[in-house]
Amino acid sequence: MISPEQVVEMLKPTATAGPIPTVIPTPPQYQDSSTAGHRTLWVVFALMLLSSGFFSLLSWNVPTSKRLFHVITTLITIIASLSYFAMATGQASSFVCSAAKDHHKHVPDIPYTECRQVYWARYVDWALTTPLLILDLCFLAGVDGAHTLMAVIADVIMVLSGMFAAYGDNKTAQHWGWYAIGCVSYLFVVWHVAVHGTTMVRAKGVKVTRLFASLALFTLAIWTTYPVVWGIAEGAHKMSVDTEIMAYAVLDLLAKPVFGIWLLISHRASAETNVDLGGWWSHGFGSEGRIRIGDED
Ligand code: RET
Repeated sequence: MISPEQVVEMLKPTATAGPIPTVIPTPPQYQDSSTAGHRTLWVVFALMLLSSGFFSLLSWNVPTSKRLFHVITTLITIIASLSYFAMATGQASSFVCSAAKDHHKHVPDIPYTECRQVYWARYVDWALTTPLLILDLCFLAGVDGAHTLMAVIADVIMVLSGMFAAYGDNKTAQHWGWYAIGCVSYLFVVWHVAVHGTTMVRAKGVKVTRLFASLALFTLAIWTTYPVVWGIAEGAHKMSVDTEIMAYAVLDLLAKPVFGIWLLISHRASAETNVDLGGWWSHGFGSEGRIRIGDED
């Protein structure tokens, strides 16, 4: 028989019974831009716009036949202004989420989702402007059409690979696989523009050869820093989105306005840098025999 005391004892809460265990999922962690990043985007937008105005002024009074570098260089900064405007106003980015783990020594690793802001406007900008920068260098060195076309295509593949890598799953080959494809494409660009260009430019004399050598070296140093920033920021997520914005801002300003000023001022000072694209560039097709008033050529 069970005594009433025993019943009371049985109904008492035991030491092991506690609150019902709950599983609290770790909320996703967001890596996105803040005020510092937005301000930087606005400043670069303004500088790109100013450079576009300055490059247009430089082409004033230059006959159409000698305006090739002006046109290409101005287009580069105009496209960059549009891309920076989109980013500064909060457009043209999306979040890429991936699985991550918090590592602990004495307790099991805690899984969580990490979402990072990726600005796709950059890739649209680079896909349009890097081929134009390549055209500037190829025209300056007198690189033939075949090598120029190969360089442009390799360059577009490089930029698209970077975009696929940024949007790829970082736990699979999508992320670093595409990055590797982008790096190989970049080597092709360097081969066609820098290596082949250095041979071709010799035919244009010492002045152009020196200018091309310095511009190509400057470009090589800056362009090579892009995949390094990408690897640390979008690749390994070891750099904040604001720092990434600032790093790309410095690189973009060097690669576009500074490169453009250097090229256009040197071009103005030396007639050997002129490029003859034939009649189509200045007069269009089928214009033979037309009398042109006020055209220097
Ligand atoms: C990516 C990632 C994939 C591998 C490589 C890259 C290189 C990018 C470069 C960008 C240059 C941009 C310029 C912009 C001017 O405003 C796409 C980052 C190699 C070289 C010059």
